[in-house]
Amino acid sequence: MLARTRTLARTLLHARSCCIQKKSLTGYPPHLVDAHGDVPAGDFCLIENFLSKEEQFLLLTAALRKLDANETVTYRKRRKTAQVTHDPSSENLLSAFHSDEFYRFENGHYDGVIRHYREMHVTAWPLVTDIESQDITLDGILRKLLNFFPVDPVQTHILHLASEGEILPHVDNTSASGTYILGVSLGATRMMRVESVDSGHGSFDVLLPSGSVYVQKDLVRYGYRHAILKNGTFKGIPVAGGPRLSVMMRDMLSTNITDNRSSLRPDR
Ligand SMILES: O=C(O)CCC(=O)C(=O)O
Repeated sequence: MLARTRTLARTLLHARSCCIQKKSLTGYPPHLVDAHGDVPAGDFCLIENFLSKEEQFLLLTAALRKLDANETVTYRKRRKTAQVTHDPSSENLLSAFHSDEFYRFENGHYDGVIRHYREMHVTAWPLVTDIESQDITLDGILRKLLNFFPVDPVQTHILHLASEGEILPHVDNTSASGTYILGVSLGATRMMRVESVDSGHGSFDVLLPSGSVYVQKDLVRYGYRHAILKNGTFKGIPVAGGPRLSVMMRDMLSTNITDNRSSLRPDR
């Protein structure tokens, strides 16, 4: 994706602190992190179950519709013939995805970092009124995420990994976005490996269940590479692949860009 490079910027920006100022949230559930060295807990946080099952389904559906609308007629027709029948309150979000052959995944990213994926920037979300309820709306979910995000304005990006898709270790492009990277995980639980660029601080593995949200900033954003593994072993337990979609939010480099909150609302 555009905000990605292996180049390390050594400049650490003095931005407002991650989850502490806005929500008094910090740290991570220990059962979801396996440390092989230091975990800079002040610059990394993970919230499990940030979104309810119903919210996850709504956000995932909106993101898939956005990506689907960009695909060829052939793929759109193919999907129409095989509607998914997902129960939004079910424990598992995987049945909300079609199987891989119904999507046109790219094999490799231009910078070689991502394999088997679809992605796009989002400035306006598609309508999902057919699956919204009085209590759960896309606007509400986006507001919840934006309220959690430490600074404005925010650029949003969606990334759909195929079952075998993966993201290789990288530091996000330091000239494409600011200090904060927020990731919402939807679908299969995948493992994220976060490793110190100069190997001085080791690495830590993070399990990312559907509905969780992580934020990396400062030392972790600039001094660690992150990767989403195809599969792996977390605390001795195998973690298989599976379809996953992430909604990524990043702050802009420049502070004089107009607040884009309104553009995050669905098209009307
Ligand atoms: O999907 C994620 O959680 C990470 C995405 C990522 O590494 C990227 O977009 O550069």
